[in-house]
Amino acid sequence: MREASPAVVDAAPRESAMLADVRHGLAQPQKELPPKYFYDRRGSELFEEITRLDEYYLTRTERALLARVAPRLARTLRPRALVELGAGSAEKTRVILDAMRAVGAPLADDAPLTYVPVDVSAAFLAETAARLGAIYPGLRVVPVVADLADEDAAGAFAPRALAHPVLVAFLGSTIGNFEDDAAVRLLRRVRAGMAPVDRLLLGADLVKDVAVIEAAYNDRLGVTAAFNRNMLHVVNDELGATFAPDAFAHSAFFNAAAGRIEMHLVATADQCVLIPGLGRVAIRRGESIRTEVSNKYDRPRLARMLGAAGFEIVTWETDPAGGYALLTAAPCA
Ligand code: SAH
Ligand code: AVI
Repeated sequence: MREASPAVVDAAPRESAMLADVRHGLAQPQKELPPKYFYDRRGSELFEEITRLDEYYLTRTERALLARVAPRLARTLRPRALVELGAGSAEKTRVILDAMRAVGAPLADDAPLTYVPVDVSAAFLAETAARLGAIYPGLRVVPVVADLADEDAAGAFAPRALAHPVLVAFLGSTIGNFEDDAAVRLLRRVRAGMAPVDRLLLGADLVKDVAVIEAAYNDRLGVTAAFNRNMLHVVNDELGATFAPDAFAHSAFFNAAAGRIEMHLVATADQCVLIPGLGRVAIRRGESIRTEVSNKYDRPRLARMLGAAGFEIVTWETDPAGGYALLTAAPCA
């Protein structure tokens, strides 16, 4: 008789990914926390509110561009599958799905069109998937909970296993929330799973009047401030930490040298924050935690990044003011 293998006892359980991120981020000279931690259910809802703000031009501008670009894309590419990175509520995605339906995309049982929304915000993603499934009967919806920044997670959303052509959509200028080198690595992972016929559809916010950009991240109603502070609620909830979110002021400004908005939470008083598993962290009055960068590009910078990831820009559309770009890119052999 074979001996039963001994149970594996993990004497020193690995710390959670969030604890590791918090440990790393708070040890930096400029304290920082990764923006993916904005997005619990409340954070995803606050982002949806942001998209409806007067000052937040990004969403409505991209929607108008999609209305222009999607019909042609549906007609010429005739995608069999749509993978969407950082799908969120997938509100704008409906413009693409409607365009596919209008050109007779197979939203039927024999060869169903597949939609793969990818997001870290698990509960919100499940609702998005259920809603789209109800709106588009015949659409095969395969939600994937994954961290786009995770170097090992690409397999989870690789287009390889899908029917081609695959359209990979990365909308909302979420690419801007990654540093350029991390964005290139992410695009490279996406590229690795794509066939030559597949296309990337990328939305990217462009450099423009600084006042316009800064207003989008400093809205009068304070929704962006609440979104920013939500990260501390998320960390408190998940790790049992004792951040006092109200003791941090929202700050968002354009860093011209880096070509990006930076969002910070600035301590309004000296604090000693207990983070179980990490200990007590002193945060001095006036000290900030950077919670997000939101890069604002120009075409050469995007072309450089895409080129470094193995893509070539095929089409490039901007709004009349030239403030936002929606581009398609093809994988280079
Ligand atoms: N695409 C939508 C939502 C943009 S908000 C739009 O254009 O309006 C950014 C989305 O990306 C959120 O839904 C958030 O949960 C998700 N997200 C942010 N960082 C992520 C990461 N590292 N991995 C996966 N999803 C992420
Ligand atoms: C999701 N991402 C593109 C948004 C942005 O504009 O960088 C997140 C956001 N941060 C503040 N407002 C919106």
